[in-house]
Amino acid sequence: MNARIEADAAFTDWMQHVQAGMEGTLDAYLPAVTEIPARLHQAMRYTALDGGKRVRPLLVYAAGELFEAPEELLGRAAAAVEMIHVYSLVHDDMPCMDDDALRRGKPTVHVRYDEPTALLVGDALQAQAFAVLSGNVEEQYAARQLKMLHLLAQAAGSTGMCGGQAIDLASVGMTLSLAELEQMHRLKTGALLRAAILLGACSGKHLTVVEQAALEAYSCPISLAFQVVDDILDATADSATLGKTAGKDAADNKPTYVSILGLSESQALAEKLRNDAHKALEQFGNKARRLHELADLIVQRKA
Ligand code: GRG
Repeated sequence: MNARIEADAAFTDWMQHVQAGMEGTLDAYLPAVTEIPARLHQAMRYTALDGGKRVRPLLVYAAGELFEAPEELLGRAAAAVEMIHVYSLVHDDMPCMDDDALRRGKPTVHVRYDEPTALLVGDALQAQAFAVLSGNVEEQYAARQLKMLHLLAQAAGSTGMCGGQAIDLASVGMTLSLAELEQMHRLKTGALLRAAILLGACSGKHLTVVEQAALEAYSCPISLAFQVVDDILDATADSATLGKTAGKDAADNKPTYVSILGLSESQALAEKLRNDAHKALEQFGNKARRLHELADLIVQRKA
């Protein structure tokens, strides 16, 4: 019991350390407001700094620990993945997509600034992500960086996150099967979470085919669990606060795990996925403890 409490405290400390460190890393890798055009840089900083759970950077660092990755590469990888994530949120919130007014407790970029600025903030963050990831570190790391660039580009593009978003937009008002819903989330949210894990691993010493397969076997269930829990939180938050039985996606006529499976089956699915994630890490032993703890966090989170 005591050992478990100590482990939890150590995990919380580690998590807060990574989250606080990310603030400084992003600050360093985002263009300064003193650079022209100041307003665009201000808007990029407004949306990327001081907010979010930083789940993807946490995954980068947790996977990096397994492969003795150097801090410099991990920081670049974590910042790049978070910049892609933030860009996707800025675009997703725009009137042509989800049309949301609030994100991370603040007015969305198109509300706080304007729509053209929101478009450019997303575009510029995406470009900045690749600039940061390809930044000059040391010649000995060039091959790792090239692999990481390729992984991130694939995760962000039309066969990854953008493709998932396209399927999501096309699914409004449609009845999706569970397999189709899974395929959509595997691309929309899963591709970037998988990339975070693999970028962390690739930052370190050589990753074997077997190790990569194990990390992929971990990334699949945690990605789906992330989405299942998101749907559960969405549904239960709305039912508590608005007296509805379904959340925003369902209200927007989008299929969700809760709308297809119901609440208790969705909760059971999240538990099953958490167990699958733990099982996938068996070969790494205690070295993968942060990844185990992040799987638990993803399923147990309340926001
Ligand atoms: C616009 C190209 C493009 C893609 C958008 C990921 C995505 C694709 C849209 C986000 C929409 C959304 C709310 C999806 C649900 C799951 C999700 C990715 C939630 C937000 O991620 P968190 O919870 O957010 O990690 P924070 O703010 O903590 O970083």
